[in-house]
Amino acid sequence: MKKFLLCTTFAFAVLNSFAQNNCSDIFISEYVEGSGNNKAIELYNPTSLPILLDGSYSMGRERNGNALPMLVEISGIIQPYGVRVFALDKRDPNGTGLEAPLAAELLAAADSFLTPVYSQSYSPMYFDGDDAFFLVKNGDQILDIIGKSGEDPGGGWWALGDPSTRWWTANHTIIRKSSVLHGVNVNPEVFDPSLEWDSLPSDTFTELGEHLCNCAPVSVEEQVENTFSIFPNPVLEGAFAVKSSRMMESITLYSADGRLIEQQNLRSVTYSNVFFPKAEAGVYFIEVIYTDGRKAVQKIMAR
Ligand SMILES: [Ca+2]
Ligand SMILES: [Ca+2]
Ligand SMILES: [Ca+2]
Repeated sequence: MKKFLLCTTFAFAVLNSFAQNNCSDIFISEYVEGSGNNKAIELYNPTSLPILLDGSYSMGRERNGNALPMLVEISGIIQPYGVRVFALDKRDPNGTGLEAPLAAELLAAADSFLTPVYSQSYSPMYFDGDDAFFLVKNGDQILDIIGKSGEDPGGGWWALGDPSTRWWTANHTIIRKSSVLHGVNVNPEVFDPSLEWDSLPSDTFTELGEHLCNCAPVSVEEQVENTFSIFPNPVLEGAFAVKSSRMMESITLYSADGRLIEQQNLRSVTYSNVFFPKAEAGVYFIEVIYTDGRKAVQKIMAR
């Protein structure tokens, strides 16, 4: 644990670095610093469980390299391998100049709006490219940093050695690479945005609302809502029927500890009878694979 911010003032945080395991906590999956007030942060949950933000998570910028992060508490739930989009709160359709509303597409993509009123000493969401941005847990634990705390790069940070790509963090949308499995929790010696981010043009909002990450098991995308029903359930005398709204290719029965009990290959049917007369009483899992390759699983009881 290393403390690197020593100033304590009301509204400013003293932040600490902790080691982070892969796919263990929320990180920033997208950063939008566009024209006008078009500013947004997308957070990603790389775990298999929902995460409640309320009371534990906050985020915000430091101003022009002053190493004094201003944090705003955030709320909501992020589903497993899902995201939540937080935008600067400028929604007045009649607003002009510094109060101009966000682009309609960004308004539509945002789940939450933050910090409607600007003040220089407290303006967590008013990043404009040269402000390091922090995601923080429990008030002081750094989960992620964009940029380098204590540095004002002048305009924005850019890919090292390539001045023609200047200002990745200003007037761009940047997206975390799918190979990134946790946030940056130690202030970097040098911030090179090209190492963990892909860059898109200013006012790109089309990528908000989802994130591709290698933390997500492939099967998550294959899983579909439970689109089949079993009856009777509990199963009586080792016989039951499976009915589906989709064409089924196979039905597989597993024991509660994962042993394959019975498999039936089907021919694009929506209804099938299954028999397993030797079944002992207990819990089993039925996996249905559909003709489009997707699958669904349900639990059944045998008596
Ligand atoms: Ca700034
Ligand atoms: Ca801008
Ligand atoms: Ca995204």
